[in-house]
Amino acid sequence: MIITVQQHLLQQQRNVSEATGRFTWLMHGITLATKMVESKIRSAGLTNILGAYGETNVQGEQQQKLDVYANQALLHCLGLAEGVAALVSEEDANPITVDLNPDNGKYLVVFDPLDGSSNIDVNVNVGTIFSVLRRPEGTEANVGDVANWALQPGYKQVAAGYVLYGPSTILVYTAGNGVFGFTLDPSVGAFVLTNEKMCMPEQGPYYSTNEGNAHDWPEVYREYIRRITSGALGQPYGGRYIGSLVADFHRTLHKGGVFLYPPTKKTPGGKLRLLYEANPLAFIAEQAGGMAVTETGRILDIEPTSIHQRTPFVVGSMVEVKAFKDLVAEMG
Ligand code: AHM
Ligand code: MG
Repeated sequence: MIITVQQHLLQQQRNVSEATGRFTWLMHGITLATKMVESKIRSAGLTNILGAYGETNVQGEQQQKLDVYANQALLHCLGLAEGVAALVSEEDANPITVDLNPDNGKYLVVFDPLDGSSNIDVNVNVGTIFSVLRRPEGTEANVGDVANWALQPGYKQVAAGYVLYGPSTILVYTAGNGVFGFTLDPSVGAFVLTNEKMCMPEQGPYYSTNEGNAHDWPEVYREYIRRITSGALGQPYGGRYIGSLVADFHRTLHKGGVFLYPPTKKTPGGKLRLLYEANPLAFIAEQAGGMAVTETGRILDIEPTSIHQRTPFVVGSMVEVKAFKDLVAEMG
């Protein structure tokens, strides 16, 4: 018999004495919104939903029509969910407040509604990434503080996950008790448990990065790729890069290896966003036995200073990420 994501959450919550069901409602908001997005994506070439929306977002990037749709779907579905205090989206400069009453608004949901959307016009995989944070204790219904509430290091995440819109639509999430994968069964209309306690291999066959930027990377990243490609880690590596973070990460989770997005001259702080790209994927990687770091340490230990801040990102199997850390130590 199938187990849907909702049933799975209810089973997990039975072991948590203080569980009120709010978290399950919140996850319901995410699964509903991502099913709406998936349905739009499936018919994207047939309807007039591809292409630019005509605006730039808070990051100064061209918004695609599907970015706007995915953001609206998440804001709508999570806006109606029990227990949500506020929502922080890649597409919005400021948090959207939902219910600041401290008796109900317990969670903050931080998300990238449609990651990799510049790939969508050529029918390449895209994804949704989310992170759930607890609203800090003792915070009152003060609108001015909401952005600060989300400035929590990644190790404090309550849950994190992503949906990959690929040949199948897959939801992967962790609430700190292992990583679980669900596949959308279109005939049932539900995400069904397909991967229990997912584990990243200790070492993998692939490295994944945009090597077109290599001339612009700090030397330690160039040397790292030289080592990977020269067999210094004891095996040959193949290169794989989709340019869609969720898809590149999902492959790394299953097959092992390393994904990295180093700093460049254009984006000296890294390109990927800490709160809704690096942190959720780092949480999943660690829960699956992998690691996620920058030159300065563990991703999940970074104290954020702004909601849209960026970070360099090295994530993957134990062997490859440890080799990066050792190299950083060696090169000073
Ligand atoms: P986005 O949030 O604007 O879609 O940008 C993030 C994407 C990631 O999916 C991907 O890892 C990266 O940008 C690719 O960047 P590049 O094209 O520079 O290799
Ligand atoms: Mg993104």
